[in-house]
Amino acid sequence: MYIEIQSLIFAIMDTKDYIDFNSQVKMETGLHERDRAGVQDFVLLENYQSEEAFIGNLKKRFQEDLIYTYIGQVLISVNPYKQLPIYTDDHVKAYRNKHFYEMPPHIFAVTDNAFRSLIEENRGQCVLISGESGSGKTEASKKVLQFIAACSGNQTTVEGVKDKLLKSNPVLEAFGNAKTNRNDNSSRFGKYMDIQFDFKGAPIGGNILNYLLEKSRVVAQMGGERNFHIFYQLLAGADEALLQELRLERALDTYSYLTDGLNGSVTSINDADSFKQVQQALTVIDFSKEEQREIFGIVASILHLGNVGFTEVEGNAKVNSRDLVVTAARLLGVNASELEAALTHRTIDARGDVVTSPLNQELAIYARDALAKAVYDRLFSWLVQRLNISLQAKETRASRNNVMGILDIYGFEIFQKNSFEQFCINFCNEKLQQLFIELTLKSEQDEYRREGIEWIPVEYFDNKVICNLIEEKHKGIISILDEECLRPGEPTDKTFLEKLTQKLAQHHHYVCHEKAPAHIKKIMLRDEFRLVHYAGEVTYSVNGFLDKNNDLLFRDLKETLSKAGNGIVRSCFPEKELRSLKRPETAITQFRASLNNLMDILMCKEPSYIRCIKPNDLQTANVFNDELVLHQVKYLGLMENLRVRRAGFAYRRAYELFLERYKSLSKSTWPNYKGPGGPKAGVQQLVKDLGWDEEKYRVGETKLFIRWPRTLFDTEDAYQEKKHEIAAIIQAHWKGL
Ligand code: AOV
Ligand code: MG
Repeated sequence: MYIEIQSLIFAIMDTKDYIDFNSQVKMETGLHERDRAGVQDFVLLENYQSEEAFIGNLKKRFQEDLIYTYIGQVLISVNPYKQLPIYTDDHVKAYRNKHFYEMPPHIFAVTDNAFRSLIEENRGQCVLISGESGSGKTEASKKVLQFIAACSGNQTTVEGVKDKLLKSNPVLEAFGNAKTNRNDNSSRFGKYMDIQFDFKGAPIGGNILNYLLEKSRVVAQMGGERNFHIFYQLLAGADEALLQELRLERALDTYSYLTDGLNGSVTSINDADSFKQVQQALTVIDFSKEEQREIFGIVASILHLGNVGFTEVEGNAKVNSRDLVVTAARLLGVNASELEAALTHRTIDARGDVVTSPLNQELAIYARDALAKAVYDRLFSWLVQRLNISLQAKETRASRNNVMGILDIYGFEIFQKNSFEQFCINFCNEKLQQLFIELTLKSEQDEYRREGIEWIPVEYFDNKVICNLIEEKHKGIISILDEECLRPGEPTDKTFLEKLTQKLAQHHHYVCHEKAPAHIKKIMLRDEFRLVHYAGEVTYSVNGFLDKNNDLLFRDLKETLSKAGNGIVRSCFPEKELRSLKRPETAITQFRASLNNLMDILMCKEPSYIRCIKPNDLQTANVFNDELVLHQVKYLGLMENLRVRRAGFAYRRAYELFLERYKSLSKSTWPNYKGPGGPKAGVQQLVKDLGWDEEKYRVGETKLFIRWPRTLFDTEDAYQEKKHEIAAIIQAHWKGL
């Protein structure tokens, strides 16, 4: 009896919290919102095969500011483009330690669920956030981090780690995000962040992996776009003393690297404020004053370099603004004459035969831009490494499984002009979609097979065929590109395109100009090829593919930088790189390797999915464009996802977990099931006592499969009622004592 009372008291404590807050949340967000604004889990949608019904439900909810909806465990999130009061500390509390289906859909519920699996079952987790550019991935990743920081431990040591984790975002966004025509704060790099926990669930460290920064943006932007935020932040936010030290003017049009695209500020962004935040964040993350000085020195040096012009005398380039070279050299800590010479000459070391020759104007500009891009790109990677040093767990209390990963990459994008960068970004999204298929559609069907549940397979589009088109060894686009880059002779973008067409013209997902249908041919140029991606067709211009893939920085510049007085620059261009005789891997090959490595990391974790949807192309609140949303719903495979979920069993619970939670609902299982056959038999007995219709469930090898969520909701309601009843009995019991 004593043990029973004890466990009942625990039950009440947790119930009380739940009831108090839950009634409040119910009022705010409406637990029974089903009637007010659509269904909160698509599994409950009556007409679940219909795309209109699907969109209708999303739209109805969107209009009520209910941006989250489930398909089983997968969270769909529609970008509201306005601040909603749904991320408060009260919401964090409300979602903490709740069973997934007890509360309205929320990103906090998904995070809590993953967090609890991590702590209770010791299973490594990852939260995979996908969706096209501007759909809300980065914001979602920040909410995940917010929830984890708010609900885990509060000892001083942990506070420090949490602060650093949170503060890493403004730094990475300043250097890695930019305004594009799709998103004012678009991620121009991929990010995978691991958070490490101790056995009690307190965060003790973190590690960030970064993927291919779109560095071409440093030297040129499309109309309406900007360079990376940090340039504007520095000019708007630095105090006079810092500007003076860096020899900078506030006016943006002083700098040619900032005048290509949108020359100015963006209403949704306050650059000066952001700069203060970045400075403060750098301090919290333990960047020394000297390091900060060096970082901003590098950023400023790039602006000065961009203004260095050249004239040509008898085919030889000459710097026409030596004072700018002197300023840039001072900020980088290199010898000005040496830098000047390196910008206008090229030394080739052919097996000991060292020959230096002058560059013409065009090549000097190329060298200057390559320098600016390389310096910025390596500064970014250095920042990530430096953050990682700060985030490193001090102790080794974390077990290998106690990590939760958050993946936030650049979303699928189609611009008017698409180049090598979009090719890489969209390839990355193909890989992620492939992972979704593997882990959700395929694994779901595999589970039925494994558990011995009868099942009619659901058809879905497998984008593996596109992944192969891009990355297959010897045959794919990447191989053809690399082959062309390494080929002796005079390979050009044009010869690359010819090879592509020669080898791939028959492929269903490759469209060349010659064979394009008339309406496509009209809009395609001769230097373009078109890929039928899972998320839409994209026309790529081959211009620059070879250069960007070769990613060449002349030796003279590398050598100059390897001796830099600016410590960050020096460490970014190590001398040993100069001595290496191996040809560096091409940009796309490095990217493919890092993506495949990422897939391996993700495959061995338990995934939680957040699928982000962009409601309109205007970046504005309260506008829901049905057609745009339908397109995303289709290519994200959400209809198939729902069909798989519906055709089968909406919910499943391991026998142990199910029995533990609901054992109080039957005399045969309360306080413990003592019959033969263990938890499986216990659960079978329990559902029989509950009067479940046989159609409603199936008995698998290790889990109970429940066809309709309603069945589970009813059982959950009965359980809640039972808890109240028991609570009343205990209260009476204590009073009587
Ligand atoms: P993305 O990460 O998916 O695009 P973001 O997360 O940057 O997209 O979202 C774009 C903008 O939408 C943000 O700057 C916010 O203004 C708004 N937004 C997104 N989610 C929310 C939310 N939950 N509440 C309020 N506003 C939101 V890209 O990085 O371009 O693929 O490469
Ligand atoms: Mg983003």
